[in-house]
Amino acid sequence: MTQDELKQAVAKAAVDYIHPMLEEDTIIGVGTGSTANLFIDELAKHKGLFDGTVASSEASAERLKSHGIPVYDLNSVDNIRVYVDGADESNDHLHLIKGGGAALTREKIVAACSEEFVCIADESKLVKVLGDFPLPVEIIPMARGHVARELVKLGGDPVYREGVVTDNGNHILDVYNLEILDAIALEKSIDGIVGVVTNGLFAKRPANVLLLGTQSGVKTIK
Ligand code: ABF
Repeated sequence: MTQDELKQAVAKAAVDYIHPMLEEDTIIGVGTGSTANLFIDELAKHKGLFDGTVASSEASAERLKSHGIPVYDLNSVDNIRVYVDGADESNDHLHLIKGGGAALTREKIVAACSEEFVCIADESKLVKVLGDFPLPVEIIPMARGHVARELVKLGGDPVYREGVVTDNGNHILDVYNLEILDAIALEKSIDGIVGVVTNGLFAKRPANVLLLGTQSGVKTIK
């Protein structure tokens, strides 16, 4: 199977996984990226069975609306039953690196508000040690130099993502050459740098379930 076919398989598996949760008042959190897009397209086949969604990006909101699926503002919903999103890397603890698509802040907020976080990914995303994928950090633009210097002190090599402005009007530094052995500690340390909005480590609040597309089928890792 190609990588796209593996992503398609996990998108379908995610809809099967959440299907028992779909009731008339169910709100689903929906992530961002190519795997999440395939999930949106699968979810659309069941759009009458649940209330609506909260999206982690403007792009996903547009795709959901194009299918006729309601998209709510996060502040207007009480509870998100489940959040489904992709990742750039996951380790065995379901600690993730996210943010390759620059939507990390809204993704982390929606994840924090959700009862359950289902991560969907093809097998290339599962790693022993996080950090081969450069860690995205969303920053307040005027703090770029300060945050970059602090990230160097933590052992990384930050690179400004040219030309990218997040949905929140901020910038991204991608941090290379981190070997992330304690993801929770590093997530906290980077959060503590003044000028950082969010970092792409999802370890304090990891995924609850990883649906991993492999050549031998979709594996459920908890
Ligand atoms: C988002 O999409 C991210 O946080 C991650 O950066 C990315 C994964 O993209 P894809 O599914 O296209 O590989 O969920």
